[in-house]
Amino acid sequence: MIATLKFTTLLLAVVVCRATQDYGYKDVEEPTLGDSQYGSLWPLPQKVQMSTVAFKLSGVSFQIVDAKESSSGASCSLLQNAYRRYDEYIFPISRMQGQNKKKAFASDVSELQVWITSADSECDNYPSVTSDESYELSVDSPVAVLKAPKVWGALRGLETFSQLVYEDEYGAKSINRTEIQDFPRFTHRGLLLDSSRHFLPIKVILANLEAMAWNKFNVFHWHIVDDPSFPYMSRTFPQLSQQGAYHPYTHVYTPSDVKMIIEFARLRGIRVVSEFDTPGHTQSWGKGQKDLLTPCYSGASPSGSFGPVNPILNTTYDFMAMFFKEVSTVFPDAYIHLGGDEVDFSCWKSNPDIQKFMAQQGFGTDYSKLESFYIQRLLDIVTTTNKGYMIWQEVIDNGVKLKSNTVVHVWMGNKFEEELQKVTEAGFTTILSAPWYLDYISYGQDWQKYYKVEPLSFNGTDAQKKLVVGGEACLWGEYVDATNLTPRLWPRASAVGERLWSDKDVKDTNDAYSRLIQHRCRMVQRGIPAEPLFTGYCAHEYK
Ligand code: CP6
Repeated sequence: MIATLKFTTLLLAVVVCRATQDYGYKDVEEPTLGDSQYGSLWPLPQKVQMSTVAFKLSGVSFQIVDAKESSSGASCSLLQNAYRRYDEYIFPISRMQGQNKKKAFASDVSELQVWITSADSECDNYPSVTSDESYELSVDSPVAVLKAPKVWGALRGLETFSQLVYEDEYGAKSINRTEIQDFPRFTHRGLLLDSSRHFLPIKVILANLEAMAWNKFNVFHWHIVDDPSFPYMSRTFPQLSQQGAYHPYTHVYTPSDVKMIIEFARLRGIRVVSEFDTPGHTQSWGKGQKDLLTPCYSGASPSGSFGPVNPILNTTYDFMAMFFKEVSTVFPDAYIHLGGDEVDFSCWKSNPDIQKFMAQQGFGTDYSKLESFYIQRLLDIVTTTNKGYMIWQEVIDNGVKLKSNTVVHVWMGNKFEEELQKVTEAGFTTILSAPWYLDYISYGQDWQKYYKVEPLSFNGTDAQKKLVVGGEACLWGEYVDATNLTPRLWPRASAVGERLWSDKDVKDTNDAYSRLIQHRCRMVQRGIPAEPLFTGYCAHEYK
């Protein structure tokens, strides 16, 4: 198959890639490469009207400015910061500092005016579950206008605007007359990174937050600690990272590191939801907190190894109360992810004190009742911090009573549809991860598999479908560290990004392929080593 790319001048996007002959192994069908009428837009906005009329964007005169009518001005550092960022993306070859802007030609787009229409721009807020990310973009000469009720929509619209800019055959920046109305299909569009299996340096996390914003993701699910290491530096319990991190100084996130990550994310409209997973996945907690974990027995005596958090001691709950009180102040998001997945009962079973407690409580030999007992108490503790919580799906399977605003995270099973049906039938808000485990890799174009997932394809009422608020791509860290995280994630996560942002009818894989190869080249050009989808090259790669 020879796929050729037609060079239509007007729709030529920022970066042009060409696919060549395919001698390849056919695991997943290769899409045919043509030009998308939507250029390199990714994820595709809800409504796009693009004309063939092209304008120039002059590197010396073009600027992004506050519209006169905007409720947000020079004092909104979130927006000013974003203008600078997008100015650099659009004109990557450094523009001379302090130079007066020259007068633009009549056919130019000389300005992008950003107009926040609602009285409260939310400039200094943290993004939240209810943040309005909608925007309208009108590209015309002499000015383009980006209207959004809140700064969150303006951030999304700036990204879209930057994706409309392309180079003509002489390398001049151009943009077509375009009208866009856009808003997300799902409110929760997350990415899970795991900083316990391997420590992830701050700059890797920041780079990926940046890439998330390019893909319109809005939740960083920070699976910060787990069995292998405890890199979170707690003010209340400093020994947790002193003993539990891979290294007590270099492989930890200090309070100021955490602050920086949260602010960097906020400036990009991204929530940071931290996960402190218990009672399982807690081996590293045990190193710095004596008596927190259950001693396992071998016959009549302790074996020296430890199991999940010990659910029968009052000291456990005292610790959790203090720990989550701290966490609730360090992380401003309204939600904390409490984990609750994959609890191994064998250690609990081996321990005579636990056996006695089970009998006293009338739990019989049903250890899921003990797990529920623990989770129930933990949830009551976290509720007193005024946070909502997210939990992995096992928790509801065990009959724990959950607050109505609990978000259930579905991760298990090949048949995620049945799980969604069950969880939403029980009336819970749900997010989906089961089909989006990016740590699984295989030969071929697996992005298509992620792309083709339809989160609302399960049997259920309209009310049930409304409870599915989004999903998360997960990159568990067993085989991932700073050396390979970024290319493993991008552009595969981009497929999930479009599924969660764009309309449900946006599912043409050929069109997606054409836009995604260009989007991927754009990510590479902006400094993220995103892996290729297939054979081909990026126009800028040798420059
Ligand atoms: N770590 C934690 C993991 C996983 C989970 N929780 C996991 C389980 C199975 C697969 C991939 C990841 N590594 N804490 C489950 C949510 Cl296939």
